[in-house]
Amino acid sequence: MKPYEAVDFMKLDDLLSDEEKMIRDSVRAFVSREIIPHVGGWYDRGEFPKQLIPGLAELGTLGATIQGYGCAGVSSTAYGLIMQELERGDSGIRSFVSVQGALCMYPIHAFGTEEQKNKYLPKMAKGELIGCFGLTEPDFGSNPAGMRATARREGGEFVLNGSKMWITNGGLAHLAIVWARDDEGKVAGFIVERGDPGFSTRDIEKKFSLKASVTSELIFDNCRIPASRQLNVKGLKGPFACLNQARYGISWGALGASMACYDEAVNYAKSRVQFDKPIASHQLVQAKLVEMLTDITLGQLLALRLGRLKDQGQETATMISMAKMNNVSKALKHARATRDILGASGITFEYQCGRHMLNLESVNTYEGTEDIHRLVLGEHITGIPAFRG
Ligand code: TGC
Ligand code: FAD
Repeated sequence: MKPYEAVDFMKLDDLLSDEEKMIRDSVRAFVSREIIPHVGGWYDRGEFPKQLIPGLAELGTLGATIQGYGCAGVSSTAYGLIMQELERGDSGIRSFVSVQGALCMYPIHAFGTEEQKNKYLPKMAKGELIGCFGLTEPDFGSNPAGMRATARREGGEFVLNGSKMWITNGGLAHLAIVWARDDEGKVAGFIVERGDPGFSTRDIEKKFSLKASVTSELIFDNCRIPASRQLNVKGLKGPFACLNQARYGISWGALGASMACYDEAVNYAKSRVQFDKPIASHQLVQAKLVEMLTDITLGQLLALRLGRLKDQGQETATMISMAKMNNVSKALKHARATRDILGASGITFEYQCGRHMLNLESVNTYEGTEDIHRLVLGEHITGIPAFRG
């Protein structure tokens, strides 16, 4: 197979610092060496490759933008490039890193006490403790404001009841960031540890998407935790602040999947002969490749600009919504187009596009569906929130 060539039509490399390029290239090499040769098998068997965790930690990918506590403290753009490279390998591996960093380490860093930060963050950066993030419930996905999970205060403890659904890393996790209603009915955040009485997890098997990732239900049945495990934030802005971090990373991650598919589509189209010439010489096939290249280039420009704004603290949630919505829905389209260009070969594990296509169906749904982000942007334009009718 030809070595991977990352497409950079608008010379974005010129806009990256040497450090950002070095970080990207070391993650790229890790993905080529440790992930690409094996990921088809993990996916086929429905297996998350836990053996990758020490290597991912060594590369500084866990909680990468956090300063101190054993974290790498890299720029938002470098973090985005890490996500891009990991998702070139598989969305499930990028999901693992996103959840650990953006959805678990970030809230501990942003809303935790010094004691909580010192207890969890250094071990999470080393991959010795794994986290998950419980916001979605069986009856409340796009609308987490309806959540029913409760956290009742009893003396020096909180008693949690309810369940969280579709939770990435749930069955692997040593700790869960859980969002539940307190005695005043306000959404509050808690750190629940595996082994806390009344806390259990159940893995969701038989998925056709994100098969190299663990997805679970979290169950709280009079689960008792010390009051000191509460996070210092109230209201939905707590979990939504975490989602901003993760959605930003996903907007870069999706580019990695797109770039992998584009590379595969171009190589295949140039070598596959039908009607006595390579299929790349047919105009209809060229049109598909041109659309992919154009979308990828626009997505790269969007992600890079957003990364630079984020480093200056000037990004907004609506900008992040646009990047997540656009880059993921385009990546899904590119994976489907590549699958089409590869004909029957596109349905086998010998090629990546089928796996990316099935993974991206989930990525388009989680962290706010494509249409929820469309409505976020619709509200931004018109001032009218259309979610509730
Ligand atoms: P709304 O009334 O608009 O806002 C409630 C409060 O939150 C604030 N807020 C935000 N703050 C920070 N960032 C954002 N993006 C924010 N959006 C809203 C807002 O200012 C307000 O604050 P305050 O102080 O006034 O109380 O909330 P709403 O209930 O109307 O919700 C609107 C909507 C639909 C956009 C929201 O519910 C939404 O985003 N829904 C999608 C749910 C979602 O994305 N779930 C993701 C679950 S986690 C996951 O999928 C992980 S996958 C991980 C992986 O494997 O990679
Ligand atoms: P629903 O909210 O029921 O939406 C179904 C359809 O209705 C969608 O097309 C949606 O766009 C549409 N819809 C809903 N409301 C509107 C509206 N107002 N207007 C127009 N259309 C609307 N959650 C976590 O908390 N933590 C995790 O780690 C996590 N990991 C996940 C991993 C995977 C593999 C998956 C698939 C999901 C994960 N999720 C996680 C859950 C994810 O965030 C939700 O699936 C997502 O928010 C959508 O919720 P839902 O599936 O209940 O769909």
